[in-house]
Amino acid sequence: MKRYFLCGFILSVCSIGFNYAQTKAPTPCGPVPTENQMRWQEMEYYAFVHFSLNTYTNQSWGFGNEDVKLFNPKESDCRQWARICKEAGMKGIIITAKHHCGFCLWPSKYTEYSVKNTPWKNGKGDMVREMADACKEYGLKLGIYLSPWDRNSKDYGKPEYITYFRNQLTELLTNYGPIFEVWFDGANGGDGYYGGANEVRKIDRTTYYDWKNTYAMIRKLQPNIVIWNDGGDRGDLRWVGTEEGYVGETNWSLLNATGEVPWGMLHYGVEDGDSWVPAEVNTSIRPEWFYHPNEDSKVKTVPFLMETYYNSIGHNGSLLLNFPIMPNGLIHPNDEKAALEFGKAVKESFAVNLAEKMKAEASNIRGNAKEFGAAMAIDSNKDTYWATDDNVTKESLTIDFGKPTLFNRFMAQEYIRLGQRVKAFTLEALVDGNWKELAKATTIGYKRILRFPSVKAKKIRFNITDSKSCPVISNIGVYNAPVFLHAPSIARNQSGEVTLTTNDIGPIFYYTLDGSVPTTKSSIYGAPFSADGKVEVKAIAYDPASGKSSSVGHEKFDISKKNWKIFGINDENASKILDGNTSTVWHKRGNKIMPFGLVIDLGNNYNVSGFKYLPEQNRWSSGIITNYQFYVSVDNKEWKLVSEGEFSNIKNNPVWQIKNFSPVKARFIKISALKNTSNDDVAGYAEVDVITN
Ligand code: FUL
Repeated sequence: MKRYFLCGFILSVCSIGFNYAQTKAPTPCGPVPTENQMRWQEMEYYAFVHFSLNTYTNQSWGFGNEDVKLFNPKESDCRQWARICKEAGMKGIIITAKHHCGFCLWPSKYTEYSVKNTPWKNGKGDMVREMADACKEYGLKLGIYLSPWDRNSKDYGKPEYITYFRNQLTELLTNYGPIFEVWFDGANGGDGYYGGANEVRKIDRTTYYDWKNTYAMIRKLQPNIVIWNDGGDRGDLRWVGTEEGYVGETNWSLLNATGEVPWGMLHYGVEDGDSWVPAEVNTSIRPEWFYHPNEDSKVKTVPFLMETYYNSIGHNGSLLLNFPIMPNGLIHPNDEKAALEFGKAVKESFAVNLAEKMKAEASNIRGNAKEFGAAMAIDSNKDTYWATDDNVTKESLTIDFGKPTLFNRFMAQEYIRLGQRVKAFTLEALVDGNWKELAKATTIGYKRILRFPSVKAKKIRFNITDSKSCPVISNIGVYNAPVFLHAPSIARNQSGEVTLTTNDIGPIFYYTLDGSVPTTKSSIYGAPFSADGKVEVKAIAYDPASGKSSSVGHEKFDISKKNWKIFGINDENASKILDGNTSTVWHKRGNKIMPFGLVIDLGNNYNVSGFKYLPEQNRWSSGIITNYQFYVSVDNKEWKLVSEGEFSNIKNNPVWQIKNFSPVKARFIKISALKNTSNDDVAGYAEVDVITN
């Protein structure tokens, strides 16, 4: 009797053990995020603010010799920045404590090149302190941008600079409370003021900063921080290879700890990478990072920003959106308006999760256990998940809405604490009794959002078709998001014909030529129309079905290009420089063409006060000019140099480069390309234009 009892006891212990094995949580698959990375990932959306001496010199990168006395933001108010970020739905702010010019927004005791020698608050101000206080007040986290490259420091390039750099980091990481992220830009070494040396200093970005020890110091001072570094050593987060606001549709949060990281790895991650290094998508709300008054009408619109949202947060990345601060120390009202409208649009788009608490069924459930059931994926709880048995890498989950339901967005999240697993999935809808494929995609990661035309269906089926290991899905969302119309794009060709276009299907365009805001009573656009010479075109797109209009598209055109001629070049493709089409390009290639002078005959004398250059827009572009000279002439014989310098951040941000100078009479202009981003002899031009008085 006793013996039987013992056997029964052993048997039941074994079977409890057996069941337990069946329903145990899946073991992690590959690298997993740290707690700091998890906390960061859940922030999703936060801000950059760019503010420095560049704000007062209209530059992208300061040289390091700009006068500190220029810095005087009379109305500066970090609380305005924080309020806007908070209302826009952001979770933190990263401030450019020091940009490449070396000017410090805090009174660093290691340099004179800081706010302490400016007229702002009689040298008693500390912008980092004000930012930290404002973040605290608004419940936002604070991050620090400290440029490793310092074009002011006399020691840059020497070992002493590393001590200086670490001293500054220590000031920033010890005096301003908790810092969630530190940002080390990849621009490193080149020409600069360097304490008056005015020379070129090159460093090896993989060794110079001794990142290993710098990181150890950072983690000791701020144990909860994440490190972003594009400067030679893997940090906790990675750049995505572009500043245009998107990361690959396939996006693994993995990289390898060592070895080169080419563009493809930045952009798509590495499927079998040995380290968890997720993607942060950094982009500006305007074309440039610092404030330039001529961009007041170039602030990104809601449809554009929504596109950025889907291509960053919707692609398993975070979104770091920049606000340039104006010389008075405030965010421009246009940027505020765009950010708040964008925040509202995101809220509206994901307000109602149509899948939440609906009936869900999965064809495989781990150990048939309730705790891993399909319902766990639609409970909006980030700590629960649907998981399958270990050997299953293909699986479906079906959601029944109970009645035909209209939707156009699908969101999925993996429980990434157990690694990133899904390699491919499809989405189907049950429409009139038939399953119809809506979309096909690859990775999921922390968050993946798919867009498709609105569909009315009773059920939706999420099929995981390939996975590294058993899928572990934390959340699923189905939404019916409103559609936001893009403002029309406005282009003018060389003969003065204006064309309006959009990617949206079916809207009507209304436009004005007198600077007024178009309404549905303005001229209707039917076909390209003629509007030569100086003219301001404003246009809206209007959707008659919903009665919704886009924001206003706006272009200001200068003098007519009808009589412009490219001089001395026997290649008809060269006319692409003047065709008003930003996606066409002309290249001058060949031995020793640097410096190459592109001469354009404007056909008449004008008072020229600036010029504009747009490099090739294609990602694999070549001939992006970084250093130029600009000459004018009235007779194509005697030339006067009126502007020279660099197109500072053109490689990462290939937008229109605008240079102004004192008005000068000219019929001929010449751009000399002195250097390009790839140090070869190709000069590429998508467009060239002039600014006249
Ligand atoms: C770039 C810098 O060179 C820009 O000036 C800007 O700070 C941006 C965020 O990173 O690469």
